[in-house]
Amino acid sequence: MKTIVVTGGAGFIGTNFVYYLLSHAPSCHIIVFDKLTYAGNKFNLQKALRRGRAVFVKGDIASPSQVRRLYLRFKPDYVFNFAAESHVDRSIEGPEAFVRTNVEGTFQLLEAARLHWAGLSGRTRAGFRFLHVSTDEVYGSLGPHGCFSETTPYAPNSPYSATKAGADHLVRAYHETYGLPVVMTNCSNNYGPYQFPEKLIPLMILNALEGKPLPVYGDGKNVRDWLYVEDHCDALWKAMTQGRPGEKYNVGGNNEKTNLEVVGTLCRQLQRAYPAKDNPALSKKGLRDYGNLVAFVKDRPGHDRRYAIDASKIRRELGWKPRHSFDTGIAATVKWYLDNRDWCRRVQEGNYGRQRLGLLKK
Ligand code: NAD
Ligand code: TDX
Repeated sequence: MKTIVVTGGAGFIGTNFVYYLLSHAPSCHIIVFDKLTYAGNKFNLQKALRRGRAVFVKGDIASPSQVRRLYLRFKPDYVFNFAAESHVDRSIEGPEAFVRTNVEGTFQLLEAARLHWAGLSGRTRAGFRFLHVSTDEVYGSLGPHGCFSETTPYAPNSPYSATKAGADHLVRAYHETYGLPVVMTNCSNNYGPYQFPEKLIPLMILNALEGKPLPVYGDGKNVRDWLYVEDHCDALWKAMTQGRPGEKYNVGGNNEKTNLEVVGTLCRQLQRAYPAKDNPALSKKGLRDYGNLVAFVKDRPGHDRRYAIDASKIRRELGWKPRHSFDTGIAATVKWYLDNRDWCRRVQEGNYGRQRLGLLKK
């Protein structure tokens, strides 16, 4: 029975990953370690915690004493590092928290992992792994052609991606210098249940339902490669259990869409599930289509134009492939947000009002 630490397990991907583990690795012992920032919610994990299937520890990955205690107390076989400040717009407004959590936090986790691993022996030592969850944004921005591969040079453009890149370099160095058995994944944009409504897809769904403008940055032609979160979880589990220590794997859905295409798809799905004419928030304004809410707004500073992932390495070496198409994934996501309006209210309450973030103040 493996003991698995999931840092950042109360956030979007971490929560989905905990539920993935419950169904795909039912005998493991799960420890969620999370600071519970605005983006993390313990109640996401209620079903797992109530059934005694996971233990929750509130803590900060950037605190050396808390991280050390975590390893001493639970003696993990696997560590998945999801914990991060993850929103590009917030990194423009306040980069410091990003440096602290993403760079210093990853460093503290690696340092404690090194001490923990040094004290192990035999099969436990051979089986220990540290998986760092990273992003395609470390590679910078693409022109109209080509994809990011694992050997693409790093060229981060936002404080968020720069701090993720810094963390990735530390992870690599801990393998090269100390031999720590690390695996790294760089994934494209995720979407699905439990995503905090500051990110494009949930923000657009909730604004549309409330008859608010759908703020499209710049010309709306920036391209992202969208992956349903469960497919990312599957890639992470494969990378941890079958990946080679010291290797990195790119993960992506082969689903390139402009932001305008994404917003258009969401509006059509909403129209089917809850026609605008039946939604008082729109009908009282005389609007019969969610698409009427689209509003072009000032661009994000340093806005990366295009991301696209070449995921052939993880497909070839680990036999991973996404199971959800964009259409089925988006339909499931829209349904989840329609069915979970209470969750949406609860995570935003007193915390966030879907205001524009990340514009430079003169
Ligand atoms: P999220 O913002 O939804 O969740 C982050 C979680 O980390 C929250 O629960 C938060 O409370 C916790 N956290 C933040 N600072 C912490 C700290 N100092 N100590 C402990 N916990 C802390 O993020 P997400 O979208 O779930 O992303 C998870 C990881 O995946 C991140 O590392 C992110 O860079 C990476 N990633 C995300 C995407 C995406 O599209 N969302 C794509 C590729 C990679
Ligand atoms: O209101 C909006 N309007 C808009 O046009 C928002 C919030 C976003 N956008 C655009 C900006 C991007 O081109 O939509 C695109 C997606 O934006 P985000 O949801 O903020 O995601 P992105 O910046 O692409 O980063 C995401 O994917 C990679 C995650 O937030 C990162 O954590 C992950 O590493």
